Amino acid sequence: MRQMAENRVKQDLREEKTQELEDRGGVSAPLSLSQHIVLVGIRNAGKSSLLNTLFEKEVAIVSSQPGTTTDPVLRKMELKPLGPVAFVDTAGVDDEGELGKARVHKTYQRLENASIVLFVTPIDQPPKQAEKKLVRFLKGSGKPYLGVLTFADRQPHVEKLDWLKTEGILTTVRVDNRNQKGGKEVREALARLASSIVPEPTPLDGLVKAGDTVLLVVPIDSAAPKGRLILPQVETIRDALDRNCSVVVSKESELDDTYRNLRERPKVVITDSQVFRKVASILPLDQPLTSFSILFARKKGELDPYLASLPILDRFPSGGRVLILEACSHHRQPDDIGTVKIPRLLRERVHPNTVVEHARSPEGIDLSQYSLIIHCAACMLTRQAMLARLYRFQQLGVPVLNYGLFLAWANGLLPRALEPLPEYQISYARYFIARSLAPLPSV
Ligand SMILES: Nc1nc2c(ncn2[C@@H]2O[C@H](COP(=O)(O)OP(=O)(O)OP(=O)(O)O)[C@@H](O)[C@H]2O)c(=O)[nH]1
Ligand code: SF4
Ligand SMILES: [Mg+2]
Repeated sequence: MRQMAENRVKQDLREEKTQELEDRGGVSAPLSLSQHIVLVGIRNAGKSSLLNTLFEKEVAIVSSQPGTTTDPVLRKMELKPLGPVAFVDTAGVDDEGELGKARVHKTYQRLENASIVLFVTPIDQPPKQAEKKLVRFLKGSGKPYLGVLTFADRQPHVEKLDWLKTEGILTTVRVDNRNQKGGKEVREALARLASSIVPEPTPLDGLVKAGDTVLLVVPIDSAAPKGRLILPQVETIRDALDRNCSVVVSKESELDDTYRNLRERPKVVITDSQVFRKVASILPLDQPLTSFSILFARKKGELDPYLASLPILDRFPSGGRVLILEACSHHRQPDDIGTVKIPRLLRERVHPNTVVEHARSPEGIDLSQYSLIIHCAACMLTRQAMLARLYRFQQLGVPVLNYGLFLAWANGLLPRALEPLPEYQISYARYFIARSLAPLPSV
C-alpha cells in the first residue's frame, strides 16, 4: 500500500511538472498567477480526502496509513471570485524520523507560497502538539486561514472544540469526507476570504490609461526562448490590452525607426534591463522609460526594501559575498545575466574583490554570511512567496536588490527607471542625498 501510495505521489509530481510546462506554454493560468491554497494538518487528518471532496473526484491518494502523502501534490481549479487557484496537498506536520522531518520542512516551505491556508484537523481527536505549533505559525504569518474540521461524521472531541475556541479559530467548516459532505461549504468560505487577499498589482498599474500607447523593447538574442515571448513580456502585453491601450513591440535594433515612426509619443517605454543603456541612449531624455524587471519587482513584492538596500553598493566591504538568487532553473547562456553580466558589473562598479555565489532557493543556506543578495525578477514565484523571502532577508538584516534595479544602478540609469513610478522617488531621493553627503570609501 505504502509503495503504491509513493508511486502515486511520484506520478503526481510528474503531473505537477507537466502542469508547469503547460503553464509556461500558456495553456492554462501560470502557477505564479494562481492563488495557492495550501492544505495542512497532521497525518491522517483527511487532507488528501478533503482535496477529493473539493474536486468531487479522486485526485489524490487516500489511505489509513499515516504519511501517505510524502511530497506536495498540486491541483488547479477556477474558483470565483478568486480566479485560478492551485490547491496544494502536503505531508503531515507531525511526520517523524529523518525523512519525516524533511517532509515537514517542505510543508512549511509550501506555506510561504500560500495565499490562503486550510488548516485541516480531525474534529474527533484532541489537539496534537504539532497542530499547536502549526497554529502559532499561522497566526504569526498573518495569512488568512480557515479551520476545516474533518471526520464530521463522528462525535466531536470536546478538547478539540475548546482548543479551537481558545485559539480564536472561529471560522470553521465541518467536513465529512467519508460521505463527501462539506466541499461546497469550504469553497464558499474560500470565496468569502477572497477580499482578505491583497491583490497582486498588474505590471502597468498607475502607469497608463485607456487610449495610451505603450512601447515594449524586447531583444531577440541567443538568450530569448525559441518562437515565443517570456512571461513578463506576455503579461505586460495582456495588461495593456486589458486597459485598452495600444501596444507596440520592437527589438532594440529597430527601436530608432519604430520610435520615429510613431504618430504619438508612448506614455511609457518598457525595456528588457539588459539593453537599458542602449534604449536610454536612443530615446529623448524626457521619454518616460522603465524596465520589465523593475515593474515585476513591484508586482512580485515591494520596491522599498530594494531601494533601502542601495547604500551597500557604495560601502561594499572588500571580499564581501554576494548571493545571486534565481527562482527557476532556466538554460544558462554564454553571456548569462546572473552568472556572467552581473558578477562582471559587481567587480567593475562595486568592488573588485567581490565574491559571487549562486543559488536557486534560499533554503538551507546561511544567508547572514552575505553582504548582499541580488534576486531575479521572480516571474515564476507568487507574490506571497517573494514577500516571504523579502521579509526573511529583512529580518536577517541582509540587503537585497533585484536584477533590474541593480542593472539600472550600475548603468547610472536608476533615477530615470524610477521616474514613471513617482511613489518610489522619495525613497530614491533619500539614498541620493545620503550618498552625496557621505564620503565614499576608495575601492
Ligand atoms: N470517517 C471518516 N474518515 C475519513 C475522513 N477523512 C478522511 N478519512 C479517512 O482517514 C484516513 C486518512 O485520510 P487521508 O485523506 O489519507 O489523510 P491525510 O491527511 O492526507 O494523511 P497523510 O497523507 O498521511 O498526511 C483515510 O482512511 C480516510 O478514508 C472523514 O471525514 N470521515
Ligand atoms: S530566473 Fe527568475 S526572472 Fe528568470 S525566468 Fe526564472 S523566475 Fe523568472
Ligand atoms: Mg495525504
